[in-house]
Amino acid sequence: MEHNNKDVRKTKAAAPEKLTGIKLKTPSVYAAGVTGVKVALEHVFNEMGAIRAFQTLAKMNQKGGFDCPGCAWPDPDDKRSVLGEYCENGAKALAEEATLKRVDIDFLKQYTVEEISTWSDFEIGKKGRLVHPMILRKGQSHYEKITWEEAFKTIGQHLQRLNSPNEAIFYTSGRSSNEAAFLYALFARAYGTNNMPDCSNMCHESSGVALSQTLGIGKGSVTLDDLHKAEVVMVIGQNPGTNHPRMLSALQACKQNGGKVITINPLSEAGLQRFKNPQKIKDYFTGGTDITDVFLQVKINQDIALMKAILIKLNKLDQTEGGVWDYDFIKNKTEHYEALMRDLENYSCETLIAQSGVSEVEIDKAVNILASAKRIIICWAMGLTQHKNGVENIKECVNLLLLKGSVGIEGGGTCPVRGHSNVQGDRSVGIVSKPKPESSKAIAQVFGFQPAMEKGYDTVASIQAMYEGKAKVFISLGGNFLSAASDTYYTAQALENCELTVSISTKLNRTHLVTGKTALILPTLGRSEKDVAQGKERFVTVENSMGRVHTSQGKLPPASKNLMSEPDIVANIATATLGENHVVPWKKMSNDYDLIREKIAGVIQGFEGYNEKVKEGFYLPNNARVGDFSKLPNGKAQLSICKLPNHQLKKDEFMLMTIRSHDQFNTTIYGLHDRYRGVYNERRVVFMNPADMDKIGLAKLDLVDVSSHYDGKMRIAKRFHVVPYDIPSGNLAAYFPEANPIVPINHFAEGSRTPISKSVIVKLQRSV
Ligand SMILES: Nc1nc2c(c(=O)[nH]1)N[C@H]1C(S)=C(S)[C@@H](COP(=O)(O)OP(=O)(O)OC[C@H]3O[C@@H](n4cnc5c(=O)[nH]c(N)nc54)[C@H](O)[C@@H]3O)O[C@H]1N2
Ligand SMILES: Nc1nc2c(c(=O)[nH]1)N[C@H]1C(S)=C(S)[C@@H](COP(=O)(O)OP(=O)(O)OC[C@H]3O[C@@H](n4cnc5c(=O)[nH]c(N)nc54)[C@H](O)[C@@H]3O)O[C@H]1N2
Ligand code: SF4
Ligand SMILES: [Mo]
Repeated sequence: MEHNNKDVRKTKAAAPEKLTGIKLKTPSVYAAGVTGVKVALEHVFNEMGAIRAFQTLAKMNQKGGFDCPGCAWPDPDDKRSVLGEYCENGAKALAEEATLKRVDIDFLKQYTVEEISTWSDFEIGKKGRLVHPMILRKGQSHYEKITWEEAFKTIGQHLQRLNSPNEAIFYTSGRSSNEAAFLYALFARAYGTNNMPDCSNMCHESSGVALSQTLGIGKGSVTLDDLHKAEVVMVIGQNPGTNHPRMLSALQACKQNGGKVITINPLSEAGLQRFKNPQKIKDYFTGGTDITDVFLQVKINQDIALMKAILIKLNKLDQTEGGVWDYDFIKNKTEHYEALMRDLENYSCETLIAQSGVSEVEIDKAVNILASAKRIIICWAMGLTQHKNGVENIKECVNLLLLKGSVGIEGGGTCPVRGHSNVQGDRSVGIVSKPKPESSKAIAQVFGFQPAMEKGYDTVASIQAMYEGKAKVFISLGGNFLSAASDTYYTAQALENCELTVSISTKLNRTHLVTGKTALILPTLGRSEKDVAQGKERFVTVENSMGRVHTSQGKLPPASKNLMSEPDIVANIATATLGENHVVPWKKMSNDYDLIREKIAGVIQGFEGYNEKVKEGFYLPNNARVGDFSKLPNGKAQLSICKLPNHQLKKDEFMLMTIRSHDQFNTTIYGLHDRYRGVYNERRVVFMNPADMDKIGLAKLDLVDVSSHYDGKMRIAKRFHVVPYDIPSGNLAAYFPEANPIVPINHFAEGSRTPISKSVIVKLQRSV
């Protein structure tokens, strides 16, 4: 049965607009503590049983064990806590993957795709693990079980049939191992395309672009140890208490060593106020550690205004009292200092401060701390990257670090905090839509074929290409493309225009429900599961947010005998498409991960001796970490002149950011509570300043529709409860992915093309 009714398609594509019974409590001022431990354990016990849970958690993030499937925060290089190296959200991530529930043949027979799509993302995720390959045949209402052979044959036939390899798209989400990602990218390039969008395009792409241009490497420069030694850590546009919980332990260590923390955020997030370390018995009895020394409550996307005010004030102090800037460093290691200083003269400090929305008294406190400090680290995440000026946000932060001489020293530098546990590794081993000539040359040498050279589609371009019918086959290695991407209904149409959509997944998600004419789901092993071939248990390798590569070996029996590892799936797709006699020994490589790693070592710089070095773990080379800028223009780090954002909001418009609750991992919804923000049992909420609510006559829990108006098109998401909250006037916040239908496809960061998920101009109207 095919559905052409527009409204039906609408509910199918986005989370349904049904409400779940909201309760509000006072937001929390501290993170973790006893409640954190309790909630974490409830999740794992419910999903995987108590004994199994304890045995498995004991192996997570430990040497010889498996890497947490949550975020990319690093583990200590040597000493690991006996109380466990994981947090509440790591435990939830494990529970989600190691659940005992299953999506099997009975489930497939019971529900139509249409029916499943009326459930919330929370309900869909809770159905359990995918256990066999399945197909949604053209025009059918149910998925059916099929064999792996038929699945691979179907993919091979579709790919062979395309007019050009550039009609296929190969998406990657950041949970795949280095081995899977390398093989997948190699396959795309052997097949003939660089259409390799990945979740990074929606995430830290702005960081990669800004850091490559200014410091010569698209990754951060610090290690965990540096954070412990920093005099000042600035946490800007990031909510570590929820999204990188163990970062709070590092901030706690920094504070205990005498360091200071400056936080810049429109919201006063719980973990950044106070932290009770669940790994420290003492913290159970004391109040924990106050994390933030100075909180600058900036308006959404006014970080450049704020940073410029800070730079101007620091410069003034340098001129009057001296000793603020590091002139040796500026002279020897950077360029464009004079131009930057001249540009700053164009701004009035008062106007910048007013624009930022922050009080001058608080800014002065931050300036005083920064003035005398040398070892400064700036940490950031999506609050900086997902804006039109995302790249410049980061460049302005780099300006401060360079003027202070804080890059390339112990205890100082850049720290973009990555999202998915191996998103950085996937990029390192070749998931890029703009390949570098040296990697193409190396592939040609090592494998004996000429890889595709032409620039491919990133995420936004992929969606547009599918929408316009220029791309017809969409394959995703993990992720939930539909719900993660912007402009949900447009993206839905794009996927529906395809001939074939394929998801290599662990769990059911909305991308499986809004598909091409034919759709396949290929179930794969999770991180925590044993990966056995020819009787031998295998390990994979991953890279954390700080550039350290290490092993990960699953410990649990797989959710089903019918699962295949990601490298095996990729090798089979490659063989079905390119033939058994292709010049790349696909199956031989997927049989023996050592062989994949040997090839990675041959192709990618920094991985020499991979198989040997990875046993202990190793850091990839990082020029910024050692203060080497020789590859940049004139051999110097680049100071940048950044423009102020220019938002002209009309009287009835607000600036909205889409954020994560404490109970989700991206599009995977663990539960309906956002404990730290005091919101229970509901995700359809919009956080609003109480004075703004008064102004337009809205009361607590009123229901509103949120709409955006870009390029002459209205986009709307309906039925959100208004929640009064401590957020700057004129600003709003709602959760991702419920709010994604209003993020316009064609608006993204200049230079990185990351969608503007954190600064969408919207209007509110009462729901009818
Ligand atoms: N538990 C859990 N962990 C996760 C994830 C998850 O969903 N759940 N996702 C993972 C992924 S892929 C990623 S990328 C990271 C995301 O980690 P974060 O970037 O911390 O996640 P967001 O919720 O998007 O929050 C961004 C923060 O930026 C602030 N912010 C928004 N706009 C602005 C702005 O204009 N200026 C400033 N200064 N701040 C702003 C918000 O108030 C919020 O505190 O987390 C990773 N870890
Ligand atoms: N409005 C708005 N949109 C956003 C964001 C935002 O802040 N606001 N954030 C953006 C960011 S930072 C990111 S990173 C993207 C995330 O985009 P994605 O990475 O595409 O989305 P996830 O929700 O992380 O993917 C979850 C799915 O991955 C699959 N999966 C889980 N583990 C595995 C595994 O080990 N192997 C395989 N093969 N599959 C697995 C499961 O089927 C699960 O349903 O979303 C982006 N979208
Ligand atoms: S901080 Fe991130 S990687 Fe570490 S245990 Fe928590 S979720 Fe997992
Ligand atoms: Mo991300």
